[in-house]
Amino acid sequence: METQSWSQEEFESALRARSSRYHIHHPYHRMMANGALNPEQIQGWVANRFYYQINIPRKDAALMANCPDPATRRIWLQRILDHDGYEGEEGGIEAWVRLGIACGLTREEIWSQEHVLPGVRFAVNAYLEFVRNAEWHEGICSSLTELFAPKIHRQRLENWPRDYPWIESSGLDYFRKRVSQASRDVEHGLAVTLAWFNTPERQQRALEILQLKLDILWSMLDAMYMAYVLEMPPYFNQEDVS
Ligand code: AHQ
Repeated sequence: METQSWSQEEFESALRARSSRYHIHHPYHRMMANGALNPEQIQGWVANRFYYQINIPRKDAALMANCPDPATRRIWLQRILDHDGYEGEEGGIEAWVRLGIACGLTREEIWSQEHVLPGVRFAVNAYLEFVRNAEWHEGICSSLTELFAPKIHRQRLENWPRDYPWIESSGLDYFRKRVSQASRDVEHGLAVTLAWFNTPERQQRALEILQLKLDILWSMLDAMYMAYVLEMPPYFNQEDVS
């Protein structure tokens, strides 16, 4: 345990050093970035990530419910609007559905959640539960995996047209939006985190929280890798019971 607090610069560096554990390095995303995924593996990823996307606004609403500060809630409200949309703006959830349709899924099967793997569901639910029960600064800290998100969205925008030309370009609108939205979100989330986590104990706690979220993102892809790359979905080796 550190005996004295890191400066804000040192603390930010410690947070950013966790980029080595970001899910961009997961084998599933490595295969995606190398054009190695087949349509079913892309569809499986989109259909499973949809469960993450529809839970982000609920996570953000849970955080707001724990936050007594009107100024913070006003800022945080934008995150819900970004996903749920508003008059004249479809929102990220609808953009993600359009991504799924561009990848060959139907709107009904995406919303049905029929493809959502148990491991993905458990990981996403763990995120929602954590934020529901967390002190709001800790909830904000847990969103800081987005420090590393603009890079992964840019990577998809660069690679998918070359590697997955069968996916209609308009399907990538979600990634286009997130590059700027993630950067804007992180600016606020990082400022709150650097200010609040200002003792050695709190700074260690912030790193634990960030690691929890990194684990959540990594675990989602572990479930997808088993199911769609190793072709070993849950109970693959058991006779189907009626
Ligand atoms: O599309 C993503 C998104 O809207 C969010 C919100 C944020 C949060 O509040 O935890 N995290 C996040 C992320 C999104 N996309 C992921 C991806 O790889 O496309 C990255 C993810 C994140 O880094 O937490």
